[in-house]
Amino acid sequence: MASFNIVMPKLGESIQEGTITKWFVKEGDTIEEDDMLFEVATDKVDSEIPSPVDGVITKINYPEDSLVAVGEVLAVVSLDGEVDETEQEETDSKDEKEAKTDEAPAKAETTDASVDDSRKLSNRFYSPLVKTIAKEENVSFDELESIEGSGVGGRVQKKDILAYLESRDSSAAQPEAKKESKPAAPAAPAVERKAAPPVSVGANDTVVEMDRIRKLIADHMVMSKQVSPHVTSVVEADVTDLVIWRNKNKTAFQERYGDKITFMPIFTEAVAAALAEFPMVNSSVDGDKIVIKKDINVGIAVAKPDGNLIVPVIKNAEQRNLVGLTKELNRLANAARNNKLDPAEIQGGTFTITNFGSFGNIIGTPIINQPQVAILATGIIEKKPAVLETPSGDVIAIRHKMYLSLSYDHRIIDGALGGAFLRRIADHLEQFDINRAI
Ligand code: CO6
Repeated sequence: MASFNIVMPKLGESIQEGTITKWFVKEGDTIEEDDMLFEVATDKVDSEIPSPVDGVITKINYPEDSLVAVGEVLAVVSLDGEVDETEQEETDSKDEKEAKTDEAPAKAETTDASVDDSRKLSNRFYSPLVKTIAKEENVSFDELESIEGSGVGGRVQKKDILAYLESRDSSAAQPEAKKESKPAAPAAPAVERKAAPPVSVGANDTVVEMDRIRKLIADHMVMSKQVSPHVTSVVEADVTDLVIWRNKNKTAFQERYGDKITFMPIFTEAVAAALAEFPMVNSSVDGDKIVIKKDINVGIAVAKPDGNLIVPVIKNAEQRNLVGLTKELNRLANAARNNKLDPAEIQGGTFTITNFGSFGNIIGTPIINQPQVAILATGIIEKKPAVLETPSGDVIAIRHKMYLSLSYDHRIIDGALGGAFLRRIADHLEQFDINRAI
């Protein structure tokens, strides 16, 4: 029988595994090239994977919700439509042997009662694979909580728990005396995570299960707060000229370029210019080193209709003009709202903007999108009475004003740098040329 193996695809540079969230086919189905086979979810993005061949699905190795490493065989397609019984038996017995490693976890969503019960007290999400390994190897909940995860948001991956087990086993094999001199603390977390207090659920309460993306966002937020001490500075900017310019040119801009211009591209332009002037803010912390990024890639927080949040990235923002920024922002925001972003489009960000003004909010203290070191929140632009100094004395005038707030990583950015950078963004916005040509 000529057969073809469908493997877990590599969906991005840093992606090592994916969860099969949905199979669109079952064993015995006849498929054609480009028929949708399955949906895979990674730490970064969800994708639907089409078949590269015609044939019959003879074997599906992993059920839905399995977390599978890149390159693993997910399914076998018979290219001539025949099922080889011998091969099928061999595969089955091989699967049984391997049940302790890759296959078993998928079958064990509700495996370890102690881990599952304890998870209610935990801020961390454990995949079925990790939970199964924990159960089979008698890893207690406290031990599991102490393992430092290398996945996104500090998530414990298969390799982390296996490394922990290896280290624990070798430590257990040491003679008693040696153990005393070197206590077994194989994977002590760099930052200890606190268990959340138990929550009582009353008869009138509603319990909603978080979806996968919500759990990832939650993990990422906890991790960010633990990894970097945040501080927030706020400035007020008089953006009257840019508001007048935008309102005057809104229709003409859309007619000429086919895209609507809002304030976000103008904010992004000011941020990109300020980042070019303050490279330390366009950086990441790697242990005791600061990695200053050459590219200025600005992430934009986009609220999705399902209530979740995603941050597509405008790459090389400082090299784009206002038309380019507008088009890219609108394209990415639309793709984000329709789940059409490619993994590459949410990677590589070096700074993030979140527009609190979308909700009519005036100020916010956003959480840094790791491994970046700063994030800007833009409040709503409002008309306000303001004192203006004129050659003939002070006057009160109606001006368009907004608050800009910058949360930054105090490990490497002090108030002087954070404040100067933030003020620079405000200066760029305040100095917007009201006569600028579109
Ligand atoms: N001031 C005044 N008017 C505004 C502002 C502000 N800040 N922001 C938007 N608008 C106006 C905008 O100009 C549009 O008006 P018209 O052009 O006159 O029609 C209108 O509001 C709607 O704008 P829209 O949201 O459609 O487009 P915009 O380009 O401004 O924003 C977006 C694009 C993708 C940022 C936005 O659609 C969005 O998703 N915003 C939500 C971002 C978000 O969820 N932030 C919070 C994330 S949670 O970060 C977080 C740290 C935690 C708290």
